[in-house]
Amino acid sequence: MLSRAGAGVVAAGLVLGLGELLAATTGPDASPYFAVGATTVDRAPAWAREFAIGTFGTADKPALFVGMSVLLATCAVVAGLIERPRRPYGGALLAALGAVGVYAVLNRPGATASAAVPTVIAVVAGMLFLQFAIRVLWTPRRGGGPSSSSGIDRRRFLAVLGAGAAVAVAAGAAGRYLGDRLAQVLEDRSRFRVPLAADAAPVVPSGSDLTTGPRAVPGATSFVTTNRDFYRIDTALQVPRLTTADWRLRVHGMVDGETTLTWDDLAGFEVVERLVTLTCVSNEIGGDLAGNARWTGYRMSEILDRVGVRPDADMLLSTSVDGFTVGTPVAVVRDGRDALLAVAMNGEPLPLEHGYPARQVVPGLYGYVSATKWVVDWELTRFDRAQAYWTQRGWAPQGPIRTASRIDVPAPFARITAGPVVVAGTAWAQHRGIGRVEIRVDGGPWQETEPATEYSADTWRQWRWVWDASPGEHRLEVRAVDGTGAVQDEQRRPPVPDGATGLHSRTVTVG
Ligand SMILES: Nc1nc2c(c(=O)[nH]1)N[C@H]1C(S)=C(S)[C@@H](COP(=O)(O)O)O[C@H]1N2
Ligand SMILES: [Mo]
Repeated sequence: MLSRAGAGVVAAGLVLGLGELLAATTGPDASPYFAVGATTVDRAPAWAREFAIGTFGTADKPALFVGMSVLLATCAVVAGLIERPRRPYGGALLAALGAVGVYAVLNRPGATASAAVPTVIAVVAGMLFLQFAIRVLWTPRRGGGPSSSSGIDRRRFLAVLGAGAAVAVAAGAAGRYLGDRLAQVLEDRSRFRVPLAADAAPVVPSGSDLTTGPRAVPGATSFVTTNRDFYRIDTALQVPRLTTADWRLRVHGMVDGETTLTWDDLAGFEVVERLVTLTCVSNEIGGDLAGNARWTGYRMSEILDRVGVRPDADMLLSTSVDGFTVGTPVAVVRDGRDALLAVAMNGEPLPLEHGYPARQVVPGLYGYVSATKWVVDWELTRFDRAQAYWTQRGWAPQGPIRTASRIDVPAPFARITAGPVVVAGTAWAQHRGIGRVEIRVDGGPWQETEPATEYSADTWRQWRWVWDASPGEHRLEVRAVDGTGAVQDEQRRPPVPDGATGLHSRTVTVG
């Protein structure tokens, strides 16, 4: 009796604990326990609410949770008692409770379907645990012989129960901690006001964007990438959760005077806004690990000037709050380009995954040597003394972005009819700019495409070309020439150690 009740309680505990932990990764409103509580409060009839307040006063919410817990514990005991090997009646009861949780979670303001995932996974885990524990309880002790066949393997059962309880408690505690933290950061972010730029980004001329205007090309890449569509690359298993109040930037090493900036100190620097295209060194030829956004922030060089960098320091070693490191040449940061300590992306505070509350953006360098997200520490040092995260793992210490071009239209495997066909794509060579883009068909002569209006040397540039397509299979290849006149490297090389080279091609069938 008691054993089965215990199995039920631990199974329910697992549902709650795992529910909290998984919810902490999705959003504060995905916790089944708290969603049920909140929904009860919202939906309670007036008399019940008055009764609760009249009886418990300001303790009405704790009272609600105590009430819920008692109800849940009762259900858990019952679930344990009715569970049978191969007949998971108790599991069905857990599933029914889970359905209530899913209902509550999905009815929280702004909830999406994904909010149900933590509850569903947690309930399934609880059901599996309950079935497993009950089977252990039902299995006669191994090697016990006929005389002890009524005995069960109590030790094994208690070990299973203990392990389940430990996981439940640990998951619940971790979930509560992370969930609180996430709620705080989201609250901090919702209060964040993007600073007004004293030096604003020029508006994007319609001629720079192939997705708008009368000459729009269906399927082309948008000139500005939305925060939602922006690629994300980092080593963080769990997105760091840092509030502006907790944020500090410690600047130390080969400087005249070590300084630690707080969030409020940033107000002492000029606010700059720029469009910059970021690219990942891991991007394969034709890949989409590149995005263009409008960044608002402060000039990294202005911060360095304030601190005073010693002349022999050639590396800015930046570290994120979760310990990731990046080595950026000091000379690049200070050569006049718009290297930013960015706090906003496309007019919004940085999304958590993109570095809230502050990250670096350096035009012309791959992300792994420039774009530290959740940055909290700057050490001025030297390339012959320090190595950053990816350099320790075989990637080059220096990572200027290589000239690249990509065909976006027609899409792979698109059906094309003979006659004029619009071919379009994008090309980038950040900080050198794109001079022209050329295309060739079936290895023929290179032909010049029509480039979109250049926005700046630090952003990608789109291009289009009208092809008089004849029936059959054809191979289109693209190459770019950068602003200095250098032609894109055509030799095929993998991304390691300093960026892929080679031409993007697309084979199409014209019907
Ligand atoms: N803290 C931290 N910052 C980081 C990374 C990381 O792993 N951790 N990855 C870098 C790499 S390799 C790239 S390409 C860019 C990607 O930035 P995004 O995710 O905002 O597109 O972030 C850079 N900044
Ligand atoms: Mo990257």
